[in-house]
Amino acid sequence: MTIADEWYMRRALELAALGIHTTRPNPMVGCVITHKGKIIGEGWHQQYGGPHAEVIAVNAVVDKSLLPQCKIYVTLEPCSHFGKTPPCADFLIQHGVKSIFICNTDPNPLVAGRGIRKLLDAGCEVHVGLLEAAGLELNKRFFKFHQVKQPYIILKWAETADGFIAHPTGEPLAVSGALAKKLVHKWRTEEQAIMVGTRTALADNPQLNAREWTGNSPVRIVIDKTLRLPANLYLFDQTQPTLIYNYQRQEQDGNLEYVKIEAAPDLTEHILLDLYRRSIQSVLVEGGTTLLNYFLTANNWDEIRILRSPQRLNAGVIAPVKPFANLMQTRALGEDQLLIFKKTN
Ligand code: AOF
Ligand code: ZN
Repeated sequence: MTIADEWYMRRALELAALGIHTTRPNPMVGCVITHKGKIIGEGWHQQYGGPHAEVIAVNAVVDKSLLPQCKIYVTLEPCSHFGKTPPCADFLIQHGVKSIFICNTDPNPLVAGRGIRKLLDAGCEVHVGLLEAAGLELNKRFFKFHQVKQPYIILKWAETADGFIAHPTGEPLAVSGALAKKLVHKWRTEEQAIMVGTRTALADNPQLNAREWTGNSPVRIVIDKTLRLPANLYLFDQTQPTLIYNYQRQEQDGNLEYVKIEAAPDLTEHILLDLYRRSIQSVLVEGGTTLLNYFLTANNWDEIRILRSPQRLNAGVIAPVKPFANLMQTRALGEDQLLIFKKTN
């Protein structure tokens, strides 16, 4: 594999990422086709249920008789199954494609290596693992979902410079500023679900939608074990699908679904299993401390995003203790600082 192969795959990854708001629960996939070092076709999976990246890229090639001499760069193993669309591996073989580069094998049990097998059996040269880490990062939610059978968990909180996330009395506190807020709304469009605990729902009456960014609002999830939250909270306004995990009631009421779970110490496990069954691939956990600590104690998390403001509170609700983790990113957001950590493997 050459440096040029990397460039083309980078381009395919860039294209794939354009699908962030529209492909889930399908992965983001991009495809680039080159002939004698020149890109002659590009495509990405644009819409859940719509054509796959390879089909769009091949259809973009004007002179299809060139395809047997082309190199195809696809960020994910071409599929082998009849889903909403026919198998991409067969499609590529039918077009006489001979040389294929792939970042990652597809963890979906319907594919799981069968696409590569088909291509090899048809005599294609298949190079697997080009920019593998970038491919895994791009579809981290999809990979976690299929490999661990749980959604990808992002824990998020905003803390003061002296480590508090709320006033001692529970009165509302704006910890971080306007830029941080906008970014959080962007994050809300990127995840399939968003979760808060009872006290946060009560104290902040959050809307949990994406008002400051374009894109879908996530499914709302609240834990309300004894159903003590009042019906006039935004959470219950029926504007978005909302799951209420509790110990008492199992019922659908329009967009609200009350999901009864057993009282158990491993609460998060039960909830995550239920979310897996609902094909929810990612959850942004927005607080409060009790809920964040549930996930931290159970070691059930993938990423931690902390917004740290310069203000000092001197007293209040103490921020969760961040476990040892890899610092992936730091960024200034006006006065605030963003820190992103990932679990160490
Ligand atoms: C590819 N190229 O662009 C994508 C793939 O229901 P379907 O037919 O859309 O199939 C969805 C599954 O296909 C998805 O879970 C994943 O395994 C694979 N996605 N494969 O060759 C693509 N999006
Ligand atoms: Zn496909």
